[in-house]
Amino acid sequence: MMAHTFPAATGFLVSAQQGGDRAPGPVFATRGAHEAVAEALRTQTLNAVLVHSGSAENAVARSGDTALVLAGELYNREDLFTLLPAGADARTDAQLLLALLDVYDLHAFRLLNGRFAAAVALGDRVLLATDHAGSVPLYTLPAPGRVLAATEIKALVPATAKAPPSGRPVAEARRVRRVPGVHQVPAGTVLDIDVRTGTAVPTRIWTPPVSRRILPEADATAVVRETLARAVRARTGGSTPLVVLSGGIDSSGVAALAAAHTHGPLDTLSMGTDTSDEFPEARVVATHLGSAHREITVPTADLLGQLPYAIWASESVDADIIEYLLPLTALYRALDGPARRILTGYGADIPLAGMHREDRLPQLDTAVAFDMATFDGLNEMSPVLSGIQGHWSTHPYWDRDVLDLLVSLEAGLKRRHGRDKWVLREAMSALLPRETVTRPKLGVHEGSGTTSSFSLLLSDAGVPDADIHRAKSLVVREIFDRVVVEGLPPAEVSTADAVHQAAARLKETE
Ligand code: AMP
Ligand code: PCX
Ligand code: MG
Repeated sequence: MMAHTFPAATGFLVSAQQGGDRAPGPVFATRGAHEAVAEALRTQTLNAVLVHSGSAENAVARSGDTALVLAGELYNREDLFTLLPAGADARTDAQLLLALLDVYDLHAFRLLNGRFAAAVALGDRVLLATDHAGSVPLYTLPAPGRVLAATEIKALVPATAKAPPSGRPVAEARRVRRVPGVHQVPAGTVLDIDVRTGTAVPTRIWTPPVSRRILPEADATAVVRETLARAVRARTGGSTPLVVLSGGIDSSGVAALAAAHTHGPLDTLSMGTDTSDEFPEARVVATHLGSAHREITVPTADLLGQLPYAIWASESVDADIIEYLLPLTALYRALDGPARRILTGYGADIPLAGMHREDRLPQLDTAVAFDMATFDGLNEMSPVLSGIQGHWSTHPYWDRDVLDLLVSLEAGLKRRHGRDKWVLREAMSALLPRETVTRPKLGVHEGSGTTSSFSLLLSDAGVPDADIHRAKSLVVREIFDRVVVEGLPPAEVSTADAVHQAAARLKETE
C-alpha cells in the first residue's frame, strides 16, 4: 500500500437526498481546498463538499448503488486486504471501505482501525460512522427525504436556519447546543438512516474493554512496545513526520518509535510560554534521538487569546478540555510553512490514569473506567485543531489496538513501584534517556501554565474562587455561541468580553 503523507480528505459536508441534487455551501474551520462531488444512485443523490489537499477523488468511492466519502485514514489496511477477494480494487482507503461494505454491510465498521469519519449512501440508506473513538467528529441533521452530515457543526448551521427543526430525533445521540435538530454521531457507533423517513438506528461497533488482563511484567512491557510501535509506524506515512514533543514520557515514546521508522532525522517541536516551559526536558530527548528540533515560545497573554480558536476548531463546550487544548492550539497556529503530518502523545493519560497520583489501585481503575465512559463528545482528539493551520494530526495512544490493550491491563501494571504509567515507561526504557523514563508526570499543563492564567483572568474580573470552574464553563459556552452557532470568525470574538459577561451572569445569580 502506498505511504500517505496526507489523507485524501480531512473533512466533508454531505447531503444525501431523494431525487434532486442541490449542492450545499460549505463552511469549515479546517483549512484546505474544497471539491464538490455528486453521485446519483438509483433513488438518492449523494452531494458532498470535501476538504482536501490535492487528491479529493481518493476520498470518494462508488460502485453500483453505493457511494461513500471518507475523511481521514485507516491504519490496518494490510489486515483488511486479507478479507477481500483476490484482485479487488482497493487502492484507496475509500475503495477499501467500499469493498468491505459489500461483504459485511455496516459490520465493516467493526473491522476498522483508523482516524476517520465516513458517510455512505447505500440503496435507500445513509450510513454515518466515525472511528472507534469518534476522533474525527461527525454531526448529522436527518430529515425525511434528506440527510445532512458534516465533520464540523458550523457546516450544518446554515441548513438549520433555512429549515428549522425538521430534523428527526436520533436515539442515543447527543444534541448540539443551540443548533436545533443537529446530533453528534456517537463514538464507536454506526447510524443507519432511512433517507425516506430520516429515522436513524444506531449499531455499536466498538466499546472500551471493561475487563482487565493479567500479564507478567515482561510480557506486558513487550506487548505495549510492539503494539505502540505498530501504531506509530502506521501513522508515520511516506515523509518525515513532526512529533509535538513536550518532553514527557508520552510524546517522547512516540518520538522514539517514530525516529526508528523514519529515514533521516525526525522533526520535533516544543512549545513553551514566557512564564514556563519544558524546553530542557524536551531537548534531552531531541538530542538523544538526533531529531531536527524546534522551540516555539508563545507569550502567556496570547495563550488565552487562543480560546476562540480552540473552541472554533474543537467545537467542544467542555471547559477542562478546552483548557487542555489551549497550548496545542497555540502551537499549531504558530506552526507556519507547509502542511505537516503531526504525531502527538495525546490521550496516553486516559487509559493509563496518568493523572492519578497515589498508589491505591481501586481509585486508579475507577478513573480509567470513568474516563473511558465519558470521552465521547469532548472532541479533544479532533483533527480540526491542527486542521485550522492545514496540518493533519494523529494520536498513536488512541489507536484502536493500543487503546484496547492499555485500557485492559490490570491497574497494578499502570501504577507500580511508586511510578505512574509504569508499563509505558518500562516499555520505552531502552529507547529513551533514563531521566525521561523516570521523570514524574507534571500536572495537566503545569508544563505550559495555562490553568493558572485562565483562572487568573476570571479572578481579575471579580469571580470568587469557588465559582471559577462554573465561570470557565460560561465563558466557553459564550464563545461557542459566537464562533460555532453564529459563525463569527474567531479573530472577531473577544475573550475579554466573554469573561466580563460570565462574571456579570454569575453576579446576577448570586
Ligand atoms: P499532555 O497530556 O500534556 O502530555 O499533552 C498531550 C500531548 O500534546 C503531548 O503528549 C504532546 O504530544 C503535545 N503537547 C502538549 N504540550 C506540548 C508542548 N508544550 N510542546 C509540545 N507538545 C506538546
Ligand atoms: N491530557 C490527557 C487527556 C485529558 C483528559 N481527557 C479525558 N479525561 N477525556 C492526555 O493527554 O491523555 C492532558 C492534557 O493531560 C491532555
Ligand atoms: Mg500526556
